[in-house]
Amino acid sequence: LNFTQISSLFSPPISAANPGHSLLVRPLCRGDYDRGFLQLLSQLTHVGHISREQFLGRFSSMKACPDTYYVTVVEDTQTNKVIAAASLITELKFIHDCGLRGRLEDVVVNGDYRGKQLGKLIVMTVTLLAKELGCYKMSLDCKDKLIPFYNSLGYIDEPGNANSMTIRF
Ligand code: 16G
Repeated sequence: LNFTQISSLFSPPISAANPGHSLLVRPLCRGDYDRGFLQLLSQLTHVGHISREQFLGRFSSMKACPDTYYVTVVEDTQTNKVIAAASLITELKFIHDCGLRGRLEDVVVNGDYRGKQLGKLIVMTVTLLAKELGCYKMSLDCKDKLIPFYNSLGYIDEPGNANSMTIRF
C-alpha cells in the first residue's frame, strides 16, 4: 500500500492533500469543539453532553500520551464544520518484537457529505499513517453492513480469526 496505489482507488482523484473544494484533512484541534466535532460523532453512536472543559480535558489527556492518538478530521473551511473523522490508536506490544498495533476507531462522515469518497479518503489516510508508523497490523470493529466498504479498502476477515467479542458495562 503506497500513495500511488491509494490514489488509484479514487475516481475522480482526491488525496489527503487535495480532498476536494473547501475541504481540509488535518489532526483534531482544540477549536473543533466549536466546529461540531462532537455532533459529528453523534452520527456514529451515543456521545452524551460533553462540556467544553470535558472536551479540552480529554484532548489534553490524549496529547499527554505521545505518538498514540491520531484523531484525524476533515474540515469544510466554507462552513467551519468538521464533516468527517477517523482515529488511529497505536498500542505498544511485547509480541512481534515489541511491535506496534494499530486500531482504526470512530470513523464517521456527515450524512450530508455522502458520495464524495470522504470515508474512503479518511480511512486510507489513517491506514497509511499506521503503516508509516511501523504498525504490524491495523484492525477494526464495524457493523455488518460496512463489511463490503472495509473489504474494498483492503481490510479482511482473517480466516479463523474473525471474531469480535464484547462485554458491555
Ligand atoms: C464502531 C466503530 C468504533 C466505535 C464504535 C462505537 C469504526 C471502524 N468502528 O464499531 O470505533 O467506537 O462503533 O459503537 O469506526 P459503540 O457505541 O457501540 O461502542
